[in-house]
Amino acid sequence: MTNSEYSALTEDTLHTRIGEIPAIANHIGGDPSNWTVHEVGDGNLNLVFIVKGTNETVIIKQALPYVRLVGDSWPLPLYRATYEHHALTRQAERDPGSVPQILHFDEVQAFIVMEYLSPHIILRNKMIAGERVEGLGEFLGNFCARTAFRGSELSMASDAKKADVGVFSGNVALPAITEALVFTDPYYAAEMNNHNPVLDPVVASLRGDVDLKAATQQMLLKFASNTETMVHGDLHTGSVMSTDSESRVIDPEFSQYGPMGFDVGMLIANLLMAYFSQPAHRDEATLDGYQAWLMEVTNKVIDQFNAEFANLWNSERTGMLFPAVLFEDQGHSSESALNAVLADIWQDAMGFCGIEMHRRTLSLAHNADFESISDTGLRGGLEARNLMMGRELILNRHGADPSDVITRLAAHYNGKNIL
Ligand code: SR1
Ligand code: MG
Repeated sequence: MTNSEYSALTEDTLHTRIGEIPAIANHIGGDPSNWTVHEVGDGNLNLVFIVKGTNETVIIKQALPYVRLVGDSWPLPLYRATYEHHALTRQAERDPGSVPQILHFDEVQAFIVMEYLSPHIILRNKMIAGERVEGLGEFLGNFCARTAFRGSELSMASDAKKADVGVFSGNVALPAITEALVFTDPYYAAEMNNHNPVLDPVVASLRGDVDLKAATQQMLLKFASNTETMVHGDLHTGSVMSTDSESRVIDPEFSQYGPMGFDVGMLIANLLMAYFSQPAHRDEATLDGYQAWLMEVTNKVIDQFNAEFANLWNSERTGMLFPAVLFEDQGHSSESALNAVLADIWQDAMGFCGIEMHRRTLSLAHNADFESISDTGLRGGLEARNLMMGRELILNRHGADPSDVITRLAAHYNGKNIL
């Protein structure tokens, strides 16, 4: 299979084709023709199969040569699977146990065979259903801090880090999607955009806000040029799978070297969109309690990020940045330097957070937190809160304490009728 020309797997052909890979066929177990195969991909880009044999169930994720959400009019390179594979490998080293185990990778066929996570479900769906996940904020804060720190020159040797930046510089097409759909399209009437028409006045005010557009382009400059660490690149609540007490991060095909605040900012935006959408998903008896839990998780992500980053700063600062030779070896504390680095990370994260809140309402790829609300009037009111808070985060990102700002703004906009 490795040397043959790419062709997309189907529920009918998968048995034969995967059955030809002895290690995987043995792992799954039984006669391949008896495997149960279901294509379950509900994301925007790829095929995802659940394959069940007599021994094991596995996931096979295969890239399609086009954007699934749009169709073959929008071609997309298969090489993204290679970068997803690279990223999963690095994330498994940088935060062991945080991502699914890889069982096999086929570069030509652009598929990865990986561990089937069960009974995990997509975190976004859990939040729409009002389910809680124990330890979620701690897990996500650790993941963001460990991957940020251990993929940077705070930790890595410079030659290895720069070589890895070179490796990931080939992942051009997916970051280009982010550069357009996330950072640019929300702020003008781009062709593929769509938004809830009741938002028209709010959208017009955002698109007429020159300071806001300048700020979002400053953030794009950082995203495109700053190679601080390897980022997941698309860390939203659809890229996390959870049980009631265990979580994993999936889908890093958008990975690149980028700013340390990118993933945590995008993630917090998605927690905030879960928060703002709740009045449409919960009854009066459970709404306040569930929104309070979402805010607790958000604050835990921030606290845990800071705690774990500080822990790694003090125990694993082996790279060329802020070396002990300048600080501890001279009897000088590096604490104020750490605090300055964290302040920069959070300033960036707040900007990225606000932009993600905008793009999920104004650009091409919306999220189910809002899209599943059929009453467009109700939905619009909630989306407007999300949009206005996003604006404040972008414009007031300098020098802000992230927990204070997020807690205060979320409570403020959650009670506000904007339309
Ligand atoms: C055309 S791809 C649209 C979105 O789907 C992915 O999950 C990313 O979030 C991307 O921006
Ligand atoms: Mg994805």
